[in-house]
Amino acid sequence: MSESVSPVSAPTPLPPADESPAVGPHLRGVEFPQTHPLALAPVTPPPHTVDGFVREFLHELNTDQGVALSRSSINDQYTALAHTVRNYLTARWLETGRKQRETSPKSVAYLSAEYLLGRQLGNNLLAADLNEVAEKALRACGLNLATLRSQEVEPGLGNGGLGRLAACFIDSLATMNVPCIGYGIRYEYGIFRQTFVDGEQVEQADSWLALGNPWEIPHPEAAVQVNFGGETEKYTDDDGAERTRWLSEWNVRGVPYNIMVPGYLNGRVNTLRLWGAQATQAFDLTIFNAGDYAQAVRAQTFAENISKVLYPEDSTPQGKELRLQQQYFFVACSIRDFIDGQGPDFDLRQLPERVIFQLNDTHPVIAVPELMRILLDERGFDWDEAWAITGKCFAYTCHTLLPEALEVWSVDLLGRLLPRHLEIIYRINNEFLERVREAWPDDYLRLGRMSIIAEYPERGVRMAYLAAVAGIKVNGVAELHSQLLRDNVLNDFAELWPDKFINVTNGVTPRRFMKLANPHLSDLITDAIGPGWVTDLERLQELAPLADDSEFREAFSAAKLANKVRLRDRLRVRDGIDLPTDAMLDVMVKRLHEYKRQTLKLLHIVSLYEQITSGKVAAADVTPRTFVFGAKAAPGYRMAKHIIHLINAVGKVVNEDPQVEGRLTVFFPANYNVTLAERLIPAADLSEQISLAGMEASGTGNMKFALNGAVTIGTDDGANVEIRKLVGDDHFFLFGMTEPEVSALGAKGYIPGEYYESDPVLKSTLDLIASGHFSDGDPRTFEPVVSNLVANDRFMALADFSAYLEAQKRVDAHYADTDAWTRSAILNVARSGFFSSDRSMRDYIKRIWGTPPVL
Ligand code: NBG
Repeated sequence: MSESVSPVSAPTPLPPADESPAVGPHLRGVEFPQTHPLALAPVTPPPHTVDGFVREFLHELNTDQGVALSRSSINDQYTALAHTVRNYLTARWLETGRKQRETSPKSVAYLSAEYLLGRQLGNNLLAADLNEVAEKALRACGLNLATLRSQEVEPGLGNGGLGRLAACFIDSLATMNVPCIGYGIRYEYGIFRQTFVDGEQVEQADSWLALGNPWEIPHPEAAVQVNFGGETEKYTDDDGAERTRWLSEWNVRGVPYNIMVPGYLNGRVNTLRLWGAQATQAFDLTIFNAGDYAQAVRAQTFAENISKVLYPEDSTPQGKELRLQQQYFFVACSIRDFIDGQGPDFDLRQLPERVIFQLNDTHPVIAVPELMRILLDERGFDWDEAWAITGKCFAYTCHTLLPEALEVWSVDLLGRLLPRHLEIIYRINNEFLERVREAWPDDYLRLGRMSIIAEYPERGVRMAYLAAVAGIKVNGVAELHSQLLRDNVLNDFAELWPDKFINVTNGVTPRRFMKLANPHLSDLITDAIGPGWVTDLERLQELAPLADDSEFREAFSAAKLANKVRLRDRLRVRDGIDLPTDAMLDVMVKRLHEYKRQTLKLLHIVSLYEQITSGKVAAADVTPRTFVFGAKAAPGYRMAKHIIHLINAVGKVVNEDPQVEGRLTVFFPANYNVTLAERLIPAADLSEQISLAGMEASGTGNMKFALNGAVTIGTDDGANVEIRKLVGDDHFFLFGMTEPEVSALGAKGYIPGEYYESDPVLKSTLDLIASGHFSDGDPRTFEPVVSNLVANDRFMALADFSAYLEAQKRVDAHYADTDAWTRSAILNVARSGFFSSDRSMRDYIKRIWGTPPVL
């Protein structure tokens, strides 16, 4: 990490005081000799009636919040409401747990450093079928459900697609009755809150827990100890075998916080268990009494920093010690938790029948040597036995192709923080390279290429390679991405183990992103084809014939308009923006990254503006469009921040210029998050998915838009490829180079300046930005963006510019024919059922996990 932290020395354990509360896993499963008959009866939820709900709600308000309704604050009311909903789900949760213990089925343990959950209340009401009851019950108390819903601060425990995918997956598994436990980190501060000051991004801490979190249940008594630092030591055990032990230097406690993950209307509730770090020793009383308060709590601060904040980056590694601590912290807690949960007599040789640990990207890969360490050092297995078990317990999902996003931990750091794990990694590597040598004798280059240990630029552990060696399967997240993984990034490994490399195309949950986010469209669909589509999304196909039904098209357009109005109302309150509802809504929302090419979108907008204001095109000939951006830039990513500034600057000028009034409007509401996505996506007409081909692993926003009836303009990248194949070329605006063309251009030598010089529209567009027109006449403000594009342009925006503009003209022509456009939009919905995360989960189960549902 940047500022060096001196490790805290191992606290000496204090003898337990007599009144120490009992802690630890031994408390689980105690048999009580005598018990009241009520305790033996199944736990029942409160009655599913308005009165039942009112009673439960008031009880929560009075006893838990300790206030009378007449004196309660809105946060009291929200908290009591959340607890009420929780109480309805608890019975099912306990029942799910009981069944699980009884049958011991194989479970999925999803290991993910991020879960971008979104608000919980609406989703849980939906899952428990409580919407109507809650609405009426609250109304009877003089309260409004919508108002209380807006009180919830979303848990932003993820950066973008990867974290949101994890949230969709656990929703699907619960809905499909598949045993799953999600493991992750309870960050005290999630993804930063984005604000704009003079158009520039300013980050604020996301104190999402400030008013409490009614959805989590902490279990401090079940805390797990996690060790760090120190050294290892060899010794001979009683049987004369040589063994190693880890003499760690310091430790922290991981406290589990349980969160319910309810299935949709099926009575199953799985668990998401997030770990919070706590100091093993709160503070040093002697130092405190001597008056050095800062020093007295140093150890505590140090320990608790581990789960303090989410790393605000998702596409480049942060070589930060704290991040490695976070990673090890949560996987060590999780593996220990899972193993302990199997009971004291469990034979670990059977672990692969009980669990598959799915590694969500490289962040949790340190779990592999951790399981080895437990088996070798704590449970006395020999190496081959331990590897036989470990090699069956993990599978790895890769979410990127950008080389800089594949984590490599410096050997130096890893050895300092986790010395025993480094030894184990070395041994795994030695045995693995032996295998490579057998397969390709004398191919020394290949040995170097495949080694888990990189030698340059410094010695480092390539976590993706470790995952590829240990995992039973390695999957990419869309067909093109998986193919590129196999053919390029992990090609040597795919040659060694061709069957290991598979594809599972991403998906999104229709519960949150259709049923909850888009009630207008959902009701229309249910009226047309019945309610079954919510858990069987391929049934949307039944809508296809209705694309030719003018009545249905009208109803569909009415739903779209209603969604625009809903969005306008939200943006008015949220951002003071007045969104036109009669223009094409053209939306680009995703993390800000150069490869995603927000600049290309911006160049399109500026080119339209330039052509109108210079008189080359009549304003009346331009299709009225409202462009909406939503994007956070990683705080340390300078170019991304320049681009945000430029988007805001262009928006300001365009929105105030009477020459383009009623034609072009540009909005960039700050702090795009799941809550805003739920309003924005259903209202969109056009979905912008314009990354450079071969760069976007999959995308999941693209799927959400298509399912909500937006038509896509996109490159042949990520899951766009599959969307286009399914919805058909007539209903998807494809443009730009293909991946092989991108590679060929790169190999030949890409010179962006040539495009600038030869395309007059591009030239005048860039010149206008360079002139200072959007920066009060100061050409220096956006010089870094312009010169980066003209001189470097790593993601080839200029090369795709003219194709993009041409495709946008096709969009305009199609949009002018309302019937044709609506038909395309409906067919996008009807043909995108494949992109349900339920289908992704079925693919994972069939191709990787082999975990049957438990009914
Ligand atoms: C992201 C990709 C997206 C993909 C999501 C989910 C990372 C490292 N990768 O294209 O950029 O949709 O993962 O798979 O966040």
